[in-house]
This record gives sequence, structure tokens and C-alpha cells, in this order.
Amino acid sequence: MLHRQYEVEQEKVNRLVSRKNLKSDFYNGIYDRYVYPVLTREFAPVHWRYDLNEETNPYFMERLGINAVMNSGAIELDGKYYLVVRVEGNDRKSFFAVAESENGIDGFHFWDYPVILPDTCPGETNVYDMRLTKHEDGWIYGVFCSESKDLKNPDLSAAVAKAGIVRTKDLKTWVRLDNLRTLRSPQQRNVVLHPEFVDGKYAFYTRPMDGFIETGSGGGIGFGLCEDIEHAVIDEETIISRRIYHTLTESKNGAGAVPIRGKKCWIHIAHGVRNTAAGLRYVLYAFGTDLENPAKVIAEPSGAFLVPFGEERVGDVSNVVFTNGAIACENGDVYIYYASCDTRMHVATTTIDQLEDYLFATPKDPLRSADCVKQRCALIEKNLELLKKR
Ligand code: M1P
Repeated sequence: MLHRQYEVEQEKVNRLVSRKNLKSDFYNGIYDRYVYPVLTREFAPVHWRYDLNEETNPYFMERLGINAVMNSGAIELDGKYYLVVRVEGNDRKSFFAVAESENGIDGFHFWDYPVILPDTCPGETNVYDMRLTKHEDGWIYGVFCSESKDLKNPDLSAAVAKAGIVRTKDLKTWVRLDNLRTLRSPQQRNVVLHPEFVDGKYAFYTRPMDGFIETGSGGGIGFGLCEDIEHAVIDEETIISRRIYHTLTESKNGAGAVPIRGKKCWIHIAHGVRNTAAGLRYVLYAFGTDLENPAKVIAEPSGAFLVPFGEERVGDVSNVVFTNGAIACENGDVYIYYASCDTRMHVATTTIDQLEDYLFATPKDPLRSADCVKQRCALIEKNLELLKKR
């Protein structure tokens, strides 16, 4: 018999799903932010979490709780907006689940079942952060982090991160391919598949790492080509977006959303990490690469593109924003999905024109305080001249 509490709890989920989202009063001219997250753990269907049967669950206790919903791949299909969400159970294991919306800013609701990934790697303990690429070969690829215990290292926390690859046509049936092998980098996370062939090959953005947490000698976001996506191997990775001292990428960085084809460049939204007394701080930054050669950076605005604000600053891993999904519509509108603090999902909306203006007209980081002051004084002087003419 269905427990009477079911309707009460499901009504709470329904209210969240049907809540209209509103643009917040935040302004920077680059994008709009929204009052409500697009997904929180409270959006998880009740039948994922509770045994609904009164006989076997007389107290209607949560049996398999959901801790967080975060870092989501994003894709538009037939006019609908889909997120492949990283859902983290109370057991700390992550899995993927599809949530869909009619308009991309509210109404996201989960499908009945999570994504069933083919279980081809016996050592794989955790999977997370899928990037969805609509590739010109006709498949939708999901590239994600496949994490296993490092059996060679006695440290209990030692782990190995690899890039897992799946493909699908409908987000329902997934075919697992071999994990990516990068011959010169022992670990990989934040790997992204470029949507077009480059020199007739599959192109990946990589993040070479020596260890599981520290990127060590890995210099930043890499780029490499491979012939065979079913058994993907990259032998050469070229660093295209470097970690730089005293910038927001000093500790590490990583590719984020699948690059968007703009009018002037490929638009990249990535994350940069620096260390602070309060721990690592993750922010988003953006750069542009050449349309013919996506490994060549041609626009590098200074500083952060999006940082955690207000309530976004607090969560399981505080002071973090992270993106691994954006949707660019045919009319030029762009939806950037980002998680705050490994806890919940948000959207920011903008356009390709705004993003390209940001990329090409924002000054570059001069890398020294003295030069930053000169840069700012030049702006102030120009503005004061204009204001005098009012
Ligand atoms: O906790 C913040 C993020 O940490 C990792 O990112 P990176 O590999 O750049 O350190 C990822 O595990 C990501 O999932 C997480 O949001």
C-alpha cells in the first residue's frame, strides 16, 4: 500500500519543478543570473529516495538519500534543453541522470531512471562531470571522469582519474568506448571532445595531471588529436591555456563546457583554481580560439568571467563554481549551466554576440599591479573626458 506521506513529499518536488525562475538584479552586461538554482537535491524524485510501501517503510524514512546535484553536461535536442546531471548519493558515489526543461531556465525535471552506463571497468569506483558533445560524426558523446583506487599507492585516498567515453543518439541508450589514453599524462580529468573534426581527427581538450588532485607538472588545458574514437589514444598534448602565477589559474585550470562556435572564434568557458587561506577557490574564466585552429588562443580577457556570489558561496565544497555544460541556440542565445560548491545547479544566460564582445574587448591581464593601475587609469581618463561633455 502506498504510504500517505508520499503525496506530501512529491508535492514539494512538483512545486519546485513548476516554480518560475526570474532574472536577478545582478548586472555586468555580460550575462544574466537567475534568482533560483535550476536544480537542487530537493528536485530528485521521491521514488528515487524512499521505499513508498507503507508495509516495508512504516516511518516513510529516506532509504537512499541524494546529497547533491551538480556539474552537468548540457545539450539541446529538438528544441528541448537537457542536462546530464552529476547526482551524488548520500553514499558519496556519483551517477548521471537526465533532467529536461522546455525553456532552459526552469521546469527541469528528472527522468524516472538514472543513466545506466555500461559497466565495463571493474575498478571504476566513481563517475562524474560529463561533457556532452554533439559531434559532426552524428553521435552525441559523453566524456566523463572515471575514478578508480590507485592500487599501487598505500595511501587510502590515492586515486587515478581517467577520461571515460560513451556515445548515444537519444540520451537513453549509451555505448561505452575505451577510456581515453594519453601517453604522456598519467591522469586526466576535465576532458572535453571538440564538436568538429580537426585535420580529419577527433580533437580533445585535456588536463594533464601528475596526481589525482594536484596537476603537478601539467601546465594547463591541453589539446590533442586522435584517429580512432573507439580506442582513443593521444600521444601529443599541446598546452593551450596555461596556468599562470598570480592569476586565477595559478593552482590549476580545466576545460569546462564544450566550446561554442561563435562568429569570430571558438568560445571556451573554463575553470581556474587558486589557493587561499580558506582553501581552493574555483571561478570561471573564458578565452577564444581560432575557428580554423581551435588550439590557437586568439582572445584572452583578464580575470574571472563568473565567480560564486552570495548563497552560491556556501555548500559541500565552498567557494566553488564549475561548469561543464552550455547550450548555444540557433538564434545566438547561450545558456551557461554552472554548479555552485558541488551542491546545486544554476543557469546564466547571454548571447554569442555578448560573449564575443567580452572576449575581444576586455583588456588582457597585464600580470603586474603597476600595469593594472595604468590600464585602469586609461579607462578612467577616457570616461572622465566623455562625462565632461555631458
Ligand atoms: O570540488 C571542485 C571540483 O574539483 C574537481 O575539479 P578539478 O579537477 O579541476 O580539481 C572536480 O572533481 C569537480 O568535480 C569539482 O567540482
